[in-house]
Amino acid sequence: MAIRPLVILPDPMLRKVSAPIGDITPEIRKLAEDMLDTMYDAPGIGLAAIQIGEPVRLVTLDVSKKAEEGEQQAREPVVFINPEVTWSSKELSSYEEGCLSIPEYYEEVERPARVKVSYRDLDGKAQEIEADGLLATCLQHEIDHLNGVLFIDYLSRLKRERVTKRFAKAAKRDSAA
Ligand code: K1U
Ligand code: ZN
Repeated sequence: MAIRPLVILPDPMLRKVSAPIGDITPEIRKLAEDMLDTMYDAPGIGLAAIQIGEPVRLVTLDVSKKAEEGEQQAREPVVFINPEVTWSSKELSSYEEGCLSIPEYYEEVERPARVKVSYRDLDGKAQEIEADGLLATCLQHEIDHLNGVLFIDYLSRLKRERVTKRFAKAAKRDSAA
């Protein structure tokens, strides 16, 4: 079990575009394990590899009820390799999003209500899912991370600048301490 430190706003790493994964090597399997450990420990319901400083297109998710309640039982972890949105609905839905890289900051974000996502699983098998609700929101949030996009990018410039400044100040304070 390895819990890795999270990359926090305004670290420029969060703006990197992550590279596609080729072969599913033991290193990729270990990275997926570390991501799940880190995600459950945070706790969170999703994580992109870039959030622990690894710029590759790997996402972990668990939006099961138990995971939301922070319980150990009945976990439903899913690993997405090279996930891609192949279709999104015209209908939108709004959800109060959070981000482990922007701790304790939540805002409503509007996104397509339903998406189809293609990806490979850890066995290298091609998969496609159709998602709605929290799963659709979370998948879009994590795929955005792979492209250097954060949920604050969907907010007004005023809100985005305010939160970025707040985290920049905190980072400066922490580095001086
Ligand atoms: O990518 C991340 O930073 C993880 C993020 C995922 C996410 C949450 C909500 C909407 C969209 C994407 C989180 O997991 S934030 C933490 C969180 O939402 C949560 C934590 C514990 C229990 C339930 C939810
Ligand atoms: Zn996030």
